[in-house]
Amino acid sequence: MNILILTDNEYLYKEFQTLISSNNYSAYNFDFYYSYNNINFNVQNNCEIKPINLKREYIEIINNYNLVFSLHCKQIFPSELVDRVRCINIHPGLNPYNRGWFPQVFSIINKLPLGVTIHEMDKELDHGPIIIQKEIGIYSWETSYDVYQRIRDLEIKLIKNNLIKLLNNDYRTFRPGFEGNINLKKDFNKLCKIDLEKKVSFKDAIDYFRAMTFKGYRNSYFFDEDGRKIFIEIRLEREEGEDDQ
Ligand code: 0FX
Repeated sequence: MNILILTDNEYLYKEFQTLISSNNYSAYNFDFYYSYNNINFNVQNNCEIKPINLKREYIEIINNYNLVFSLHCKQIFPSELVDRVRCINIHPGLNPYNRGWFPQVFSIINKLPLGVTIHEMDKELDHGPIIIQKEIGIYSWETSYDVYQRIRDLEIKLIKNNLIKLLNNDYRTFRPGFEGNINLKKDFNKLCKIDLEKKVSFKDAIDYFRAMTFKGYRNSYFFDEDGRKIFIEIRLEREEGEDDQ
């Protein structure tokens, strides 16, 4: 059985490589690709991962693979590909809430549920029959970065616990009863610029800043009176108490 893994996420790529290096998966052939336009993907010399342009090369995929996994692949899958080959998406959100980009950012802001969804793909974004889904709560002291670490751990756990079933098409699916909402990269970019005149409650302001705080990225900003661009992030610290551990 030939399986294609498409990923633009180095962490998930490495975790998946480690997982399939065990004997349980010796009967399966896995090939790895990342998006041709992902200039940030850090390919080590000894890595067996190559760039691919899905729009141009999807016919070869249809001809050569029995199953495709998207582990955070940033390209849109052509509809012919999802119609002709079983394609499974690992999504860091709880479909159909906040489908699309950076679900935890939007869930902190719009207070919609969050989790991880593994689903068969159709031609719409983060849509299609759900195979496995788990919700996680968001604590009041967490930033986007904190929540994302827990989402990523959950993604890896769900893949580990279910990979054989996913490979063998040994599962049942269900469809959510509504379409939900979608956020795109441009929606996130729009969020980054702070309107200094906007009136909001402290609760919404704190939620906004923690949603935009992610180690390694400068997200929210405003322009001061001299036109200088000023970036903001927030630090939340929970008082230590009896319910720790
Ligand atoms: O790989 P990934 O975690 O996932 C993203 C989408 O959120 C996901 O829904 C889609 N299926 C997948 C293909 O792409 O994205 P990332 O590694 O670019 O970003 C991870 C987190 O980092 C993100 O949730 C929020 C944070 N981040 C990222 C960027 C690029 C920021 O806070 N600011 C940024 O500018």
